[in-house]
Amino acid sequence: MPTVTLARHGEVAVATLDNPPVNALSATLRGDLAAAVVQAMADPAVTALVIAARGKAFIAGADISEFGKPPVAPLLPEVLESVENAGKPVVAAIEGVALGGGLEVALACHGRVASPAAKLGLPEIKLGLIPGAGGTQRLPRLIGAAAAFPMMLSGEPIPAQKALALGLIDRLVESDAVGAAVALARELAARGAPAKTGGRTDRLTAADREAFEALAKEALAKSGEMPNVPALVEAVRGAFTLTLAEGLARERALFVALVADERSKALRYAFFAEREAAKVPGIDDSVKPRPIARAAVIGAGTMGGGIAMCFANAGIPVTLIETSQQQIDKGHARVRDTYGFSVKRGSMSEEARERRMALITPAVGLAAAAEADIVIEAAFEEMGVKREIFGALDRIAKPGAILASNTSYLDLAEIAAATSRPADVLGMHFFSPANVMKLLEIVRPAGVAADVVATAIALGRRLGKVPVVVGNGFGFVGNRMLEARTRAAERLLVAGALPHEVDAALTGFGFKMGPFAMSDLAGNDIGWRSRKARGKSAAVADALCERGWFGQKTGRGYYRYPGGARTGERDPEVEALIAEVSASKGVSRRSFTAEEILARLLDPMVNEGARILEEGVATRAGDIDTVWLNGYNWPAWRGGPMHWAESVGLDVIVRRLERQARESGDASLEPAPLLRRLAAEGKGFFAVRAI
Ligand code: 3H9
Repeated sequence: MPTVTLARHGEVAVATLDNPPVNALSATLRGDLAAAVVQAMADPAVTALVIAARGKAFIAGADISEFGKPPVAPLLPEVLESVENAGKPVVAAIEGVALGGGLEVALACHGRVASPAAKLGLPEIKLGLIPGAGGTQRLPRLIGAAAAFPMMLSGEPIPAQKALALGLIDRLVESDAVGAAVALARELAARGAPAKTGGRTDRLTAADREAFEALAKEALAKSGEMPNVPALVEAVRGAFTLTLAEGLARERALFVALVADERSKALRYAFFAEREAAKVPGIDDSVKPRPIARAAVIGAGTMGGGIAMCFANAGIPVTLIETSQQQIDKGHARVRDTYGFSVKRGSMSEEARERRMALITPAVGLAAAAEADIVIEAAFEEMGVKREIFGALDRIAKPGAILASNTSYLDLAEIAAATSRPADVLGMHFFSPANVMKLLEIVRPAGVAADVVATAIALGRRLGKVPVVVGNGFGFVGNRMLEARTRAAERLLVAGALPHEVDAALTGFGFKMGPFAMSDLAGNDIGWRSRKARGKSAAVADALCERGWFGQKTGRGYYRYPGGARTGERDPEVEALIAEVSASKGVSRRSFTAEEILARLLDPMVNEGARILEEGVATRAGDIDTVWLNGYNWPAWRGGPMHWAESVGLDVIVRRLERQARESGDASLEPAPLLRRLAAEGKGFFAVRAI
């Protein structure tokens, strides 16, 4: 089947791209498009060409799966040169998204028409790249670098309306974008030789250069680890200083170097891992999700309020339930205040806040959940409390309603057993702050119905989350691995490291915060309570809590926070206390390099990840990485813990764990059988599929 078909609208040819699911510019599509351009230009009866597309996307960009493989001709820049220099006008009819190479196709055209649903963007930056088919040259020439650069720097697409205002598209039409593009093509043909975007310089004024340089300076100061930001600046600057041909050549060279960079590879890996996580064994297209028109959230604490906001943001009415008027008033006010921050920042209008608040109905008592198609419980993290709520919901909720718990550790089967309808019960684990964090762990206890899981996945996507289906084991995927890291961090303190050294090693790796700064922020008492409930202990962490040093909220934790400071400073008393703990355990303290600290923090996480995979709690290693990238701020360019482990070498991790286990006498550090086996066989985690 050809991916491009040519048809005629009078004397205008229309090339329609059809490469499902998103018209990515694969080698075949590039070849077919190039051939269609040649054919249309060679036909004396054709005066102009329209490029249109079938399906939900105009073009989603280059085919990302081809990156890193030997390039196959024709390359996109060559195809686009043939479009720009076609001799007859070429007009893009953009319905749906025009992203990356897709927008670059449109930029090489001589005119652009879009429908209101169209979105236009250059998201290459999110893949560790820069536009590589003329985007850095043609977009500044079309709309000015001061407008073009932020689009490329953020990677966020803009709506058609904004594109019109910027001059990125020529016309915005309510319907029949193809018809309107044909009309524009005809007008351009009547005017004679088409004007090339690449030939323009009128937008590249001195004032535009100055504005661009200021934005570039700011971006470079914040670019951190990512080499693509300096590359983007250099490429865009070329629009001012180089000819089009030179600018395109420089852009290409920078792009090709970035494609080979490990950081971009990790980001591309994460893109596909996230999409693969949406494919769940036993849940195919034949399993239809249940309709969700109304939701209820039980518990209006920070978590419950945040979850209710997710529904309101997606336009789904939600009842927020508490046990008393006072509690619900407090929770409801907190939601209003949280939206208030966005209004203050200017990212949300007052009217949008009111629209969202109107979708949230505060209520007292579980009876208010009777009309909901899905109820999400976000009450106190205690089995007794959860079972009582689910027992009551069983009597109250309508037949077919989905009953979900936001528990972060507890056994969903035990919660489900408190109802007479366990097939309707599952976990939907949001991450704090729930209205911001993208991860949604969907916990699948053994007895849950397939359509309930399918509903949770579909709902998750509707809420703008990244859903990952996980098995029902203590802490599921994310928190179970986090606990392994927490134990490792405590072990490091006892062995000789100090909190700031451990935190610095992790921020040096790319995390925004280290484990101790994080714990101080969240409250050290949370872990303390959980340890006590499970009969566990952690000498240093427990000692801090016994002194009431719960973290930022008490002004002291692993660090001191004088005068309510948000960043902690070293606390000599804590450091002395840590030394005492080491002495009481007979440990002679020694110093650790940042590299050693990292290995000791991360290797046990990978080990736990291997166990999770072995037990089938995660379907595949990519799911584990998707959890860590979207719920725990694992640095995106490192691709997630399992991807990172492979880059280190599983054999190296096995040897390091063996040494740690030997030195500490802690059997939990012995390499998991799966990890050992894969290392011995020279295989990676990605050869494993648990289910
Ligand atoms: C680029 O263009 C470089 C150029 O400047 C230079 C070149 C020389 N390639 O997300 P979904 C697949 S860089 C290959 O679930 P949605 C995806 O894997 C590229 N595959 O749907 C999935 O497959 P499957 C710049 C792609 O409706 C299916 O399509 N472009 C690509 O939620 C559906 O995807 C981007 O970065 C691709 N480019 O969202 C855009 N895109 O079903 C990346 C999608 O087998 N794409 N697939 O799992 C997106 O942002 C979203 O996919 C999109 C649709 C908004 C298009």
